Amino acid sequence: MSVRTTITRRRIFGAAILVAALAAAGLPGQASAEEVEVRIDNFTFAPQQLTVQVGTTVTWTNEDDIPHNIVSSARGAFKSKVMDTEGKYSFTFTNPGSFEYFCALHPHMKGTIVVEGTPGPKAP
Ligand SMILES: [Cu+2]
Repeated sequence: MSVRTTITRRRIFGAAILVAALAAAGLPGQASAEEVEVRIDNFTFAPQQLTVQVGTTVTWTNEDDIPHNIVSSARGAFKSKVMDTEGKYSFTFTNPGSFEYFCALHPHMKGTIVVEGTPGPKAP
């Protein structure tokens, strides 16, 4: 009885170590993925500030019941149409820098995309 209990405990302990190792290996690093999402919810961009690598495509999704859009504070860098609920807008950041943006319908809604890295080869 007591021997069996000990064996069971060892098995559980071993499984716990395995799970921990898998979790550590699977941890994502900085947002280096090619595609990142920003949600618009309750008049807020989430995350409000996002750091990505050059070449990353950011997709905004409007989860509000109210229309919003995305306008770069730096003129002409990027601008979306007005998005209804569940509307999406994507922009690929090909240059490093700090890109502030806002919603033209509600200018108090602001966000920033920080793009790190060196510019990739220019497309033909
Ligand atoms: Cu808005």
